[in-house]
Amino acid sequence: MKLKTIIVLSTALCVSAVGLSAQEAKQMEQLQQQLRQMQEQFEKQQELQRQQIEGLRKQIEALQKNQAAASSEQEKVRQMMERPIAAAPPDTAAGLGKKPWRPTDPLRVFGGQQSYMNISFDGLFAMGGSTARDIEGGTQLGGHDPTQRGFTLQNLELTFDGAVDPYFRGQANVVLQIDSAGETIIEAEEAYLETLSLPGRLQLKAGQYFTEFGRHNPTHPHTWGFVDTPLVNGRFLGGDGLRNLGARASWLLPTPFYSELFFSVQNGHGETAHSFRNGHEGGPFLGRLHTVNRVTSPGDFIFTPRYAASFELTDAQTLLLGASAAFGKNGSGPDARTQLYGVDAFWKWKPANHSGGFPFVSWQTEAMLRKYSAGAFNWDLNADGILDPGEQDGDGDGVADILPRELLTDYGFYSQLSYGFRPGWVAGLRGDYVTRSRQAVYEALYGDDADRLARWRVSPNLTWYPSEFSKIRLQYNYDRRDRVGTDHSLWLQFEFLLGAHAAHKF
Ligand SMILES: [Ca+2]
Ligand SMILES: [Ca+2]
Repeated sequence: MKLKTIIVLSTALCVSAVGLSAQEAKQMEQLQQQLRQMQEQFEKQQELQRQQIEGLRKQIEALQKNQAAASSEQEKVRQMMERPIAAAPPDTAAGLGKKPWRPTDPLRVFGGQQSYMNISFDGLFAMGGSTARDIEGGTQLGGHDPTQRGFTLQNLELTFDGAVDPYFRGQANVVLQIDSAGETIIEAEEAYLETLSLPGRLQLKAGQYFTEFGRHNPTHPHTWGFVDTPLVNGRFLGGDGLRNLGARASWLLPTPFYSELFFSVQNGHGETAHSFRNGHEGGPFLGRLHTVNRVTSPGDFIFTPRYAASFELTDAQTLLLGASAAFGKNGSGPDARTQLYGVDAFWKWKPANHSGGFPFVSWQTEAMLRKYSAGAFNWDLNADGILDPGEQDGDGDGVADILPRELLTDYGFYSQLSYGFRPGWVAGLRGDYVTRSRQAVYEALYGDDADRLARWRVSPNLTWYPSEFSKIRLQYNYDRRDRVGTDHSLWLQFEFLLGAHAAHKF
């Protein structure tokens, strides 16, 4: 429109340029000035619009570039997820990379061409209550058991595992907990590597790991058939199970059935060596205070042999049998030693026409015997011959007691039955029993020790697995302790899993 005005004015000036009066000349000058102004204005606006157009064009270009980069990045990730792991060890990674990734597959991080890492996360919670006044360490012996009325965080477990290279696989389980005081605890539960290709049917494992003693000890809480740890495990192997830094060799025997020998050597001190060189936080254990040094000689290690074998009884029935022992020093005296023995059995029926593992019936049982050679102990802690506060005088003669060396024998078992009666539904029943062989000298002085007294427990439960990545379990414990009485506990457990490492198998 402005351009049109300029053209009209210019034409008018040209046509009337002949025979002008003075007034007309002045008018023409004004019109010429007006024309110049409008021309300038027009050029300015043209320049402004050109700049605006150029700006918009640049913005569009930048957006197009970003979009291209994003889709190429997506393509790269997709290709990485689908890339076959050509050189990875056959039994850990074979075929894993050949199918496109699905949400139920492990979260997998690749490192270079040959290795990968699975990441998974498990959240295990409980809520409920008990008539017991001493739930933590009283009715419940496990470090990952429900420990209080209301809610308990049993564990948040982060698992990393994968093929390191063609020779090793590695696994780490990092566990977080919130204790009954509300404090967050972090535990380096396991971190070890295992060989993949040793000759002679041998395998080595080294690092921090659960000792292969029996069936329950080397497992993580989310795989358990019950809310809590069996009493024999809690009493003899400790609330957090028997585990430590060490190395283990295993040999697959050349028998027609599965048959394997294990031998483990681990550090024998610390709270995860409960019946061995454990200081018990400075408090008395089995009547005595325990002193513990670091490893000074190979005699300070825990040695754990184990033998396991399995038999296919029929197409639908499998039986596994095992025997374990653990030998090491304990902290009650300079040469005080502990011997632990265990036998275990697992039987499972699963028909050939099962659907996703259901129906099934499984039975698992373990029995353990502990021989604890407790050292002689003088309760005159400062050796001044006078009874001081903190020193024990059980017989009331005014003199700190001197306990003799004595062998404390304890034993127990648990037995549990699980029946997967319809897909996703499992009914369980467990019986626990644990006791001492006879009253010890220190118990005659100070009273029967709750760590040795007979007790038994019966636990029925019902579990619903909406999928292999979640579960909801209701369990009742009937708990009968000598000298304490009967307690009833009811726990509701719930769990979720992210990543496939920990997925439940039926
Ligand atoms: Ca004294
Ligand atoms: Ca005394």
